[in-house]
Amino acid sequence: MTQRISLTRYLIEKQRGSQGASGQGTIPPQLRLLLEVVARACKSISLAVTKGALGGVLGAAESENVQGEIQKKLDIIANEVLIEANEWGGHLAAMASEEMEGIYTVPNRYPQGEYLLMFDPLDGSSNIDVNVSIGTIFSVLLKDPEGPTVSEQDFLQAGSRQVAAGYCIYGPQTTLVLTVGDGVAMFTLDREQGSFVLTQENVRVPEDTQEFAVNMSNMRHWAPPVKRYIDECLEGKEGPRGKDFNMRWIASMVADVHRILTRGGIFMYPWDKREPGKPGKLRLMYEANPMGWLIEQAGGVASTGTERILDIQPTQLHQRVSVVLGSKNEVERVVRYHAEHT
Ligand code: AHM
Ligand code: MG
Repeated sequence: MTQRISLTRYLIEKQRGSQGASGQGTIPPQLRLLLEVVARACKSISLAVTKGALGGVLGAAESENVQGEIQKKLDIIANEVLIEANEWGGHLAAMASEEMEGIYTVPNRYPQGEYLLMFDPLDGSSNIDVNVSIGTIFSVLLKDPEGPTVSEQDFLQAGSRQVAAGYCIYGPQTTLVLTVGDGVAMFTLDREQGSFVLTQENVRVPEDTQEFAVNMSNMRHWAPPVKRYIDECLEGKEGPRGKDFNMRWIASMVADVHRILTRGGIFMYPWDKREPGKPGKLRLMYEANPMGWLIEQAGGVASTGTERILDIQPTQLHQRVSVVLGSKNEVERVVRYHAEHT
């Protein structure tokens, strides 16, 4: 029987480096600890999600988050699980979340580490109550070692400076997908053993695809290059693309991105003209950056339509961004249509 590699072993081997005990590791011990803790928190969230109505966790809470969205009970539970799991280990300086307005600094009673953790504790909230896949997205940065105390400013780093990123999807299986900058690996939760087991390494997104993911009900609000791209897909074999396209839209970015990492595709939540001040719906720091890095690490492309997502210098913790990501040749086509339009 082939040996099963647990997430713990995978991370320890990454820490040691490919040369064994004497080699230079790809991740320092504190980052390994952090990722183990995030994975443990995801296991708890997965359990709560699985219980559903039996656990009394469905439905709305009586509160709104910073973006004015009604919080679901599970949004709040997942946020608390991640904070409680991560605050005492000594590996973090602070955390930030879709569900909290400001940053959460590690309390004084615990040692402070050098990492910053950002997360969307439960992405795809509209799917919670209808038993469709949802997930936790996370992104890890390093704090400026010179800064005496940690502030929101420390978080405002471009996505290209992430040191780890990933998501955990709660679907028919619970799967943790991770990058530390040397490819993408997937770990499936073995519920009997209680551990994540490596089930795929060196994940690659096919360069071409015939599948797009976009919320078509927003079509009338899109910019002309996005409209042109989708119109051409819809024309199928008879149109300029000369092939038929299929469409999927799960309304859970984790599930849509997971499908793209698995079999290719293009995902778009582009800029639209509904809310002029907002460049898109999705959040840069804890949705677009980690997903964008995973896609790039798997050979895909992540763009706003006009620039690489990972190059954006953030100015706000909760800033929004236009997102076009997935199979290289399709995303590059959308970027080209934007360039041709200006
Ligand atoms: P959320 O973080 O509040 O759950 O919102 C993000 C989600 C994404 O997962 C998904 O791609 C998108 O919102 C779906 O939006 P829409 O309902 O407009 O199609
Ligand atoms: Mg989200």
